[in-house]
Amino acid sequence: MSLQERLLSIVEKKKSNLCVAADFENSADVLRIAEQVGPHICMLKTHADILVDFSQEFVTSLQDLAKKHNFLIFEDRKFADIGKTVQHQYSAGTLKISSWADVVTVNVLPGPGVIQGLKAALSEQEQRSRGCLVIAEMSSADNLATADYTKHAVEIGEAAGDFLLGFICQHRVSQKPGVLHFTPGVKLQAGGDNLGQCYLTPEEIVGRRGCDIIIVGRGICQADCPASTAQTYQKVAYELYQKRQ
Ligand code: S5P
Repeated sequence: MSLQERLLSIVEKKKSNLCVAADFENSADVLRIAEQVGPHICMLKTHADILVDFSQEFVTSLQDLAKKHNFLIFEDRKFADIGKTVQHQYSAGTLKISSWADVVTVNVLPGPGVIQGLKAALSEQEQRSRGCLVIAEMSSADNLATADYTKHAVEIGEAAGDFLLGFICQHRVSQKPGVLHFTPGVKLQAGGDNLGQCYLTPEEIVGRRGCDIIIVGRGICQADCPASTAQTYQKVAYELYQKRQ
């Protein structure tokens, strides 16, 4: 089963096109949220470089939770260097991301070599079970992803074959069959934060703009009850997703 098929089967089985962004400094908080929201998500997104106590034990516990609740692990590393550097950043260092993350994000500003660098870190077998999301658009105010940049990013992503799981975007950007659209900057109420983040609603993102997977961080992680809030996002987003199928 390809990674795309794996994700889509989770989406269908769990009736969830929700990815929760667990942006915490302590691994215990990431694991706590993963346990709370696990039944309601198709993916859990991490920023492992935020953690003050990253460890192999954390990775093992996260993988156990991913198995228990059936979700993919998505490390939002946003690789953005020459291929050779990215190859090492992906597989080596203290994080050894390629050993535990099913999915990673990549900025294609350096050109196609950045994706070749990711692939070079993996065996052929590993390449079939891992994938990347190319950042085509961002949710932050005044970002530099112009329509022209987005067009080229989509071309580079589409050329990556099965290693491309989809795009991080604010609209549907690719017509290629099987390519998925992942959108951060989502809250039940539109708005923003004080550092440029812009939020749109699931109705806008999934209903009107045709994106597939919503990525929600603070809207769920800072709620009084993350589990029931995740369930609300799950229900709203999946109904909108299903209406489109
Ligand atoms: O354009 C983007 C791309 C990403 S991956 N805008 C984003 O906000 N993200 C990530 O999504 C960001 O790094 C964070 O982890 C998450 C949004 O978190 P929230 O708390 O604002 O929902």
